[in-house]
Amino acid sequence: MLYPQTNAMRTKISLDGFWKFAPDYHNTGEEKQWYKGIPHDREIGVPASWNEQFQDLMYFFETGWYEKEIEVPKIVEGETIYLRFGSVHYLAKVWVNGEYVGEHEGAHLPFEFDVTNVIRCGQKNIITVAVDARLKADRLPPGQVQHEMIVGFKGQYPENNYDFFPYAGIHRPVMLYTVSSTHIKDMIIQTSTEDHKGIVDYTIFLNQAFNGEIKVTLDGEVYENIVVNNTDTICGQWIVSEPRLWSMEDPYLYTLAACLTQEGTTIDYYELKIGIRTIEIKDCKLLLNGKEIFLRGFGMHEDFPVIGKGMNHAVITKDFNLLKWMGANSIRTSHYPYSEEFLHYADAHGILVIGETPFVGFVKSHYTNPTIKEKVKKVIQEMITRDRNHPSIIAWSLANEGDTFVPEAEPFYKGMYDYAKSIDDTRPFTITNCIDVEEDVALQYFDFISINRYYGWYDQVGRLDMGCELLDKKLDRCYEIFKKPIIVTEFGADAMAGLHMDPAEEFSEEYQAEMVERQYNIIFSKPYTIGAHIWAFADFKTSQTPSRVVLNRKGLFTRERQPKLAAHKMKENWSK
Ligand code: BDP
Repeated sequence: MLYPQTNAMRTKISLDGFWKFAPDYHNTGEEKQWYKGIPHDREIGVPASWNEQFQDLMYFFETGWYEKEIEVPKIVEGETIYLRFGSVHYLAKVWVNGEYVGEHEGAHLPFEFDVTNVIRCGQKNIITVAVDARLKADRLPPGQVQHEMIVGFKGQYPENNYDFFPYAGIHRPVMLYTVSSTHIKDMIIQTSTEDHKGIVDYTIFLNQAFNGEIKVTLDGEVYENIVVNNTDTICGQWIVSEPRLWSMEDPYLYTLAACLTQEGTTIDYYELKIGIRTIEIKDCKLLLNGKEIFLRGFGMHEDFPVIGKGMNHAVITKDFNLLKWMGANSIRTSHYPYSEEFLHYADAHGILVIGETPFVGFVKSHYTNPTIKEKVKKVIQEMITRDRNHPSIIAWSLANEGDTFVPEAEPFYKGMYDYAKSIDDTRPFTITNCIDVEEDVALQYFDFISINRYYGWYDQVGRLDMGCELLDKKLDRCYEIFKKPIIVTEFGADAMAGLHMDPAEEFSEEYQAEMVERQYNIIFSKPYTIGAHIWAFADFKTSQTPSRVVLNRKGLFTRERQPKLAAHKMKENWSK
């Protein structure tokens, strides 16, 4: 799916800003035909979660109705018009001028509707969105799963089976964009290298068959100018003789542009930023452009005061600034696909990304549930088709800490791996494990091993020496079992900013600093490890539970992005 852009042939109109809002406490708004006009009692900011914008919405997890009036310029009349949402948490139903245009389930990926026939150009239009945010066991990630809750999450409020706050609302940009009736619908770019040459394989999909000329250029240089007859797909290969390979040090992005013309008239134009690079696992090493790399960085969250999980350019900028300041080179989009804007930034600034699905907190009953299996496929398909052209995405994580010790997990995760690999065979896949690897029935099917370990925190409480010793041993055992490269995708400790203790104890800045540095060094010292991601980048909000002081405090930065002692320590470590 292409990210909308404004150029000579395309217009995009932002619908971000203040929307009317009505909480639908009993989920009966549709019966009451609120799509003909919502009984709003306030205005609310978009994009952002609704929860922190009003006190009475903090724990509101029913349906929230949004409405926006927009005058669509007359000049776009005759164009095809799409209404696009970057992401809505969780299930969105959309009406334009009272007419139903469609719905989308799933909280972290974009969707769009062709609204050409319902939008009135040169007039005012009403866009209405019902956002159903109920926490349910068959939603991704899952709300309360009766009887099977992971121990630490039992009884937490709100009831979800994972460790982050289930923020709700219109989380990412909303826009109308126009294209001509025949237009470029999607592109797939795959890059490789051979004898110091860069190879760019591209496929361009049009929305319908086209007669005319398609011109493809790379950094302005014409590659192909082909006359097509009744064609909706073109493929080609570009050999770049002295490629500037995309890397962390030089994240160079080429501009691949496609232009459709008919009898000398331009019909559509689209520019895509691409990076030429290779990624592979070979002899237990992770290679970027053939060179060994070690992933040092973090698991993160999209989470910030007031906006919750809303996309915000300044927060993204700040986070990348801090990643660079620390000397981190990579992150995992724990525990769901992040915004497109985030990935554009990663491409442009050379931060490597493990893209993760929202499959967190899966238990036995999920593995045998046909509805879940279908939803899982849909999300994988949507995530990979959205993100496959990003050079920054070097690997996929298909799940976080599911119950992978039950026999039902084996066919489930194997099926997931095969399905995902059939869509993208250019990147390695993993799932992250938190149980004893000897009992894990799913990890064996993946290309590399990801483990989350809290030795010296949840286990060996307050005893770092013991925790470190165990980490060392368990890592070796893990390699012995799988003989595949390992990344520790989570390790860390909560620290309350400002709490200092000597000797270091749990929750002090000293304990966290000592733990992450010692454990990082152990992980880094192993010949079979390909990375160490500290949990977490910044403190983040969770459901209420006695083990969290409002936030999960494992951040090396506070929720407001101020460094704790561990951030300074690791900055020093990573600059060596
Ligand atoms: C891991 C989870 C992560 C939690 C973390 C923790 O993957 O979502 O936030 O533990 O307990 O198990 O801090």
